[in-house]
Amino acid sequence: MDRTFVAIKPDGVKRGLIGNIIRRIEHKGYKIVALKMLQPTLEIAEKHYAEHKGKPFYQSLINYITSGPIVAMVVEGKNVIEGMRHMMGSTVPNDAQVGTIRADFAQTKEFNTIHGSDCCESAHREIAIYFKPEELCENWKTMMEYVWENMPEEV
Ligand code: D4T
Repeated sequence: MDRTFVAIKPDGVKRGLIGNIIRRIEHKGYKIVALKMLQPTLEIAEKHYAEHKGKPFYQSLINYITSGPIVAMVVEGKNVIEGMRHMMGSTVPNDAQVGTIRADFAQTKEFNTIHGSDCCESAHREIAIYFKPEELCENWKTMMEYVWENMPEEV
């Protein structure tokens, strides 16, 4: 099953959106296999956003992501990387589809509430930044997994 790294960013935590965002992820049928609140250190933030180093917004991005706790998650599901990006909406909240997390909760690209890996390689890299392998809870089933198991083959 596919996995992605998701983080509720400091603005989402400070605004009391943790429950709302987790509810959306669970209602979609995705499985949260790891979850923790942490205060990102400078080292973690620099690792996470290494690809943006040198860009004009890099320093403010680092300041922002280290400005308060985040909620980090590993989320599992069919095509979950693409699915989470779709649920999150575009980087610029006013370009995001109505009903997405960023369209509904954010106003600016600088404080856009949620992060989700953009590809499989990023997901592996980001999960390893935030979680040790033993922090992932894998030996349990969601109701959705029972549903998939009982679906006809062609679905
Ligand atoms: P993340 O990585 O946080 O999920 O965001 P996106 O994948 O949607 O967008 P991104 O990698 O292009 O940007 C990373 C992060 O930087 C902020 N940002 C971005 C910013 O502050 N100013 C900018 O001009 C851009 C492009 C927002 C998200």
